Amino acid sequence: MSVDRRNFLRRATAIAAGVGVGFSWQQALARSNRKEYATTNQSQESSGAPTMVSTWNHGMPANEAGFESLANGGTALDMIEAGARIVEADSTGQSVGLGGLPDRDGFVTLDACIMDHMQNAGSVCFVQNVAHPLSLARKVMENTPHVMLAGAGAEQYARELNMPNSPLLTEASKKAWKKWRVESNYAPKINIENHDTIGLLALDQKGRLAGGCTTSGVAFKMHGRVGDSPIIGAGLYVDGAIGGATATGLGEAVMKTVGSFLVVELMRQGAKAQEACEEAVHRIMKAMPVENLQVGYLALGKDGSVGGHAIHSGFNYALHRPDPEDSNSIVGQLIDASNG
Ligand code: SD4
Repeated sequence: MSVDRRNFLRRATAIAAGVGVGFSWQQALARSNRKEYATTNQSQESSGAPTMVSTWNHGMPANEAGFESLANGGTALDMIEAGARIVEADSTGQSVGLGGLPDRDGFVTLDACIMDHMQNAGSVCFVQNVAHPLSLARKVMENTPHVMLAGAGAEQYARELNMPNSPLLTEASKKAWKKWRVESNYAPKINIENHDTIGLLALDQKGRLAGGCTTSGVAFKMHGRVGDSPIIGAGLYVDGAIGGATATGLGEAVMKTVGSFLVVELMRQGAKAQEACEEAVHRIMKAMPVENLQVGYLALGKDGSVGGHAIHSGFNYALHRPDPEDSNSIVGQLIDASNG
């Protein structure tokens, strides 16, 4: 496993600049204690270093945004939402939110979900023209009696919340779709170089875990196809007493093996985060041919342990934690979690 270590002193300085001289993110965390939301299970909380992990290169800016949110008084759930929104808004990424590649009929349809340490969950799937589907999923979790809203119903709820109608198909993605229509026959497979769903897991200073996942799904999928990313237990699962897991890659393989739930259950039975990800990958490899599909799992234990593993090479994730040598800075690493 190669580790590319990067420091984010500049970011820490920027955060400090935003809230006044002498600020440290730890002081902000102390202040944030007053904003703690109601919890029914105190045993799921502990003190420790906050940690955030997110899939792929865009996990780096996502985690930075997550820690910025934490520094401003946010919880683990806020870290997840802040991180997701950065990536959803980035039009250069073609697998999440704005700029996502469309389905085979030319529609950008999004899937997202979120889960907290108390097993609250919210999800939206097959949603169009919503710039921040993970925020919508959070609203489903917090404001409705349901877990999942789909398609037109989810869009209707977004309008009720005054979320703007946001066309998400960029010129670049439209061009890629037109090229694909000329050159390809549809096949639900993922090129191992092209899968950038963001799955995020965060642990805050109180030991509260949260997770999220947001994607435009497999490029050029059938209209109406929903992947693993909004399915609680498949693309994401969090148990506040154990840990969380998220998946990226071909959703069909993840759904058939209920991958993220499996990772967390293996951790419950004593597996380390890394071992659990490896076993979940092996379950897929035992169950189906994998030459043409990629799946990667990322896990974060309640104790702050981290694991990641994938079927093929190329899977990486970002890991951010406070720098043990400088309480004003966050250290970010991009970790290669390829099986190879
Ligand atoms: C899906 N799991 O829709 C998503 C795609 C993905 O990185 O993860 N891409 O199947």
